[in-house]
Amino acid sequence: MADNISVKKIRPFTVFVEGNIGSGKTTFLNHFANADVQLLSEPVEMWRNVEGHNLLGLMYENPSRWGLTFQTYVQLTMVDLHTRPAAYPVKMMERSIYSARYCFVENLVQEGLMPTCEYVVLDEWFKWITSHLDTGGDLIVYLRTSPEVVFERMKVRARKEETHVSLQYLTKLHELHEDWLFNRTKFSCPAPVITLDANRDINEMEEEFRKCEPKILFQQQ
Ligand code: DGT
Repeated sequence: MADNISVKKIRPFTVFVEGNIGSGKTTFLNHFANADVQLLSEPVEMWRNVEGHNLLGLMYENPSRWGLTFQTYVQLTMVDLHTRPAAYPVKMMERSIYSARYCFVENLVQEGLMPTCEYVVLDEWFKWITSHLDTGGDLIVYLRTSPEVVFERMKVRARKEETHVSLQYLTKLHELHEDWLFNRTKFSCPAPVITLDANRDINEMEEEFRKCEPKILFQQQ
């Protein structure tokens, strides 16, 4: 009878994998594919096809027209990932509602691509969501790169929507990640941060990834 009183929702140990576009977040997640970890990739495919609309493409084509639409949808898909139950004791997410807000939305505003009234509405939603729902994390893995390195990787990857993404844009996003996660001069960090040098090539990165395993799989300090 007391069952539903004693049932307490306990969040799994939750890791956010953060870093610039092309910093290797997907590769980091894949490293844990055979471990007892619930892996939640960023829903880029959903952003590319919302009932036939490519919101990611629209945002890149005309950010001042579609920025709010895109960020609203990103925020919704992030809430879905944050609140999704995990079948494993560890849950690992590619990005979070926090990087969407502190890096991407912030960039749109600072570049004059989003009017203050739109920003305020998004921010009100962000504050409501993060104070009423469990969007918390226990660890952030920051894949730290230089903008030049990710610019080269992005060109090789050649994602259609990113054709016109400039080094300047990646530099701006880099600075916003740095302010948030490395210098900690702006915005609070929702969890302790481990920083990895993600400029190194993929074989060397595997070694870096292995060093994180005890912290992630066994929550060792
Ligand atoms: P990876 O595995 O580190 O190479 O990661 P990516 O580049 O596949 O994933 P990510 O999250 O850095 O970016 C995927 C695309 O979506 C990229 O063009 C940037 C864009 N994007 C992701 N989140 C946001 C957001 O909140 N706002 C805006 N404007 N763009 C975003």
